[in-house]
Amino acid sequence: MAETSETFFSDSPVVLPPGGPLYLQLKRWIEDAINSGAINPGDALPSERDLALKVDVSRVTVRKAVLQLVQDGVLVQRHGSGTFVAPPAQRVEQSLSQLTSFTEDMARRGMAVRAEWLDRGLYFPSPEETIILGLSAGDRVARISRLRLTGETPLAIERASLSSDILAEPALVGDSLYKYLDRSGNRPVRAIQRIRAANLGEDDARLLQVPAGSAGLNIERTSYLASGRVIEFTRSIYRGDTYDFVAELRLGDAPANGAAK
Ligand code: 16G
Repeated sequence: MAETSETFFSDSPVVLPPGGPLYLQLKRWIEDAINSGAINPGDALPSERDLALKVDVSRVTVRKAVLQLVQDGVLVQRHGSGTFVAPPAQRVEQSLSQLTSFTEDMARRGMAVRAEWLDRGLYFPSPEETIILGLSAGDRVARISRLRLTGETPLAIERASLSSDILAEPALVGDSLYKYLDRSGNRPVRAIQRIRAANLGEDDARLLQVPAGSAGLNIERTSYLASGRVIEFTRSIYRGDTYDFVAELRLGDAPANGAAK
């Protein structure tokens, strides 16, 4: 166990913040210890039995508090080695002037990415998908929804819709949608992206392993082929604490050489 947490858990008297059920008091006590820096990312928690003895609560209470903190992304559990304070999320920058894919963005930083599939299949399109993708009556829409992670850290949830004549078999998309589109000659060349601040709802927060209500970014990307046809409409939710979108700005039509005095 790292020294700070060892000292904290062995030396500090336990004064649980009052109010609510015992497991929530214990949860808040651990959160306060993390927020005040008394225990740090990477520090190990004592075993369930030791913590129950120290705090003088039942092991069931400890288990409940720890489980919630794991679900909130505050603690991580590693099989066989114990429970640790979660590492701070690494921030990632995405340029707003390059039409890149998630996989390419991460590869450029040497970060390994993976996806957990939430859904993929062909559906009857919503009116919004019909309009944006320019679908005709009777057309189907291919939907793929993924949780995008680097290592164990979830960064974003992406829900993409494409016309079924572009993506007839959503199950064939491997690690990268853009790689798949590239292979079939349908890689987008232009996109419009709209970014909005949002507070994460419970379901999305659970997937992204952050507390419900945390700051997030809602992003809609509509991508086009060179022909002007819309190829992809993707709604993404990015964790606010992990992603920076960076735009390069250049002087526009203003007179050069400091002409304006
Ligand atoms: C990016 C795009 C998303 C696209 C995905 C393809 C944003 C906000 N979204 O994440 O629209 O579908 O890349 O990535 O940047 P992939 O090729 O790794 O599947």
